[in-house]
Amino acid sequence: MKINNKIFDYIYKCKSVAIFTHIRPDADALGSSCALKMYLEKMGKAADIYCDAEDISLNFNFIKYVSKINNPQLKEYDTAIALDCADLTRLGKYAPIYESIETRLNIDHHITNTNFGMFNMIIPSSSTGEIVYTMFKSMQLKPDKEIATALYAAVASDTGCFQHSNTTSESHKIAGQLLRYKIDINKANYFLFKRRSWGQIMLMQAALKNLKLYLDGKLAIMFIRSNQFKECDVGNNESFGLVDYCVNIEKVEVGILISEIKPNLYAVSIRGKGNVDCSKLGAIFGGGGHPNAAGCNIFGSCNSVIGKLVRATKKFI
Ligand SMILES: [Mn+2]
Repeated sequence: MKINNKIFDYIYKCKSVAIFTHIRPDADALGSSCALKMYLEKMGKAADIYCDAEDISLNFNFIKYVSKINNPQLKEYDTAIALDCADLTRLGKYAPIYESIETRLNIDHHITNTNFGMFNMIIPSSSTGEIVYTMFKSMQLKPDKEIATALYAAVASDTGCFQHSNTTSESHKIAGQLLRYKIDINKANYFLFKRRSWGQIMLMQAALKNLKLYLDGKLAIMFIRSNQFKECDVGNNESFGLVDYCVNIEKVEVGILISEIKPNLYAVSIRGKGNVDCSKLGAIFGGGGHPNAAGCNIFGSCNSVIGKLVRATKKFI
């Protein structure tokens, strides 16, 4: 991975940093942001993290500083750094704060990134965590156990625990280097991939009843209504993993989970295991992502949203 040297000047120069990551944060968003804060503190700098999310899953609390997100200690910032955000809208309600800061950096791995920063470092790689790790390694700064845990979470999460096709020898190499810092790998993987509340299991039971096949069994769609989230006492950001049940079905090429997050507003997760480019499918509805994993938001009734998705997917299958 080639790091643009210019970023080092910005990192050396900054003193008070606001780190921004994306709405509905995943472990790459949270892990890379928390790792960046820890690295900056090692260098004697101060940083706050902003993430437009009402309740960040407790599953991520094994990452140091996740519980300190949106709890700013600084009054002003000389530098803003967006991590893992493909465009400015991904910063949600914090976008105006980002834009108000004099020096604005944008570090990301999404090739669809709109280069919204003053300085943009977009490196195609499996995760933003890999970029953060390589950037500080190039500056001869070593992680510690907490940083390594945060970065491992980032890399493991975005590669689907090294199972997605975006996994490279680089991802494995970096994870291998991080393991030298005595990460509790059992704990990290339990919290990242396995831990479920009773409510999440009940939600899964409800969601599986709302699973149907379309397009000769090549498309599977599952939906969760907002009252089902409420009945199971599960936040609408805690349905992760369920979309895998859709895409894992044999013959299915595209699996979609539709979660009603507000009346008539659906968050759509798209996963693929065939030749369909999910990011193009998501882009039809103003979203985006990667070839095998993408997302978007769609307004409408549940049935109309399903209809739109079936018609759109049909063009790709
Ligand atoms: Mn990412």
